[in-house]
Amino acid sequence: MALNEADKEFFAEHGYIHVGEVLDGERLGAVRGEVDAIVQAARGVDDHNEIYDLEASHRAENPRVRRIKTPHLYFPLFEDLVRDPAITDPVAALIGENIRLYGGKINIKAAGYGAPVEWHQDWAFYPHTNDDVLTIGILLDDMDADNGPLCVMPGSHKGPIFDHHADGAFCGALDLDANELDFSQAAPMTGKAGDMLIFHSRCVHGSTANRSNRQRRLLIWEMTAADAWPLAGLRDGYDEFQRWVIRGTGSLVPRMADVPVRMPYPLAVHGGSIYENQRAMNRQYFDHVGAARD
Ligand SMILES: O=C(O)CCC(=O)C(=O)O
Repeated sequence: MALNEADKEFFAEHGYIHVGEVLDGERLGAVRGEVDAIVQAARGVDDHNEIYDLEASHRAENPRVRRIKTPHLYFPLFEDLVRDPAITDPVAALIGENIRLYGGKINIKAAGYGAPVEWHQDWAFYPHTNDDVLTIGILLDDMDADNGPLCVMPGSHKGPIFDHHADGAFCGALDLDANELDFSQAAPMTGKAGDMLIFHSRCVHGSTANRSNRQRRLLIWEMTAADAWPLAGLRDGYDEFQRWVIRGTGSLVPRMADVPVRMPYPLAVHGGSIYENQRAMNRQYFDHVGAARD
């Protein structure tokens, strides 16, 4: 679905936009089927690895997957999907025709215990030379007020980059004592399975644990304008960087913009995923009782 001028103005003002039904029933079914198969394949897996981030209560005989990491690298269905114009057209309307995929994941909030994600800004993890950097979420289940919806602080993309450090190291979560944000103003990104949400990487966002009896799976892609270069360097070398230009062309001329930056160093004490990074934060906002790390 193309975005119109009113959509773009809404995004510029609030930092997020909801795009209805980018996956029809058949495609949604195929994606869900693939996710189910990947989760089942975690049977026999003992610890986090390059594909799985696991709930602390995971057991090899009773798989509990918290995140599937970079699915586009391992499963062709996701590589094809991320290049599909149904996904990239709305993104192009916001950041232009040349788009690079920076990263991706599937966050799985299982019914009853799916882990919360503490407030943070994605930009704090991967600042670039300009901030045409977006997070795209495809809802794989209906996301409502009760199953741990992702919540975004409207307009926060126009504000500062907050401190995401604890005890001198990056921890991937806002220091609650170093800002005066009123999180009661956060907007829940509720919607139907197959819908897509887009938010600016500078938007503060987070989500509660899932205490409902319905799982909440969110396929997330991080996309940048192709002339945005990561300030911390090319993680996997130039060829890989270039391979993930998913629309249009790359550029050897980084576009520089006057944007607030705070580098994610020293590295997080607990690496591997945001859930692990955030274990080092000092004061949590969300209720973690019964969730992943307990
Ligand atoms: O899945 C969620 O609710 C939060 C996702 C998120 O912010 C992240 O994984 O960085």
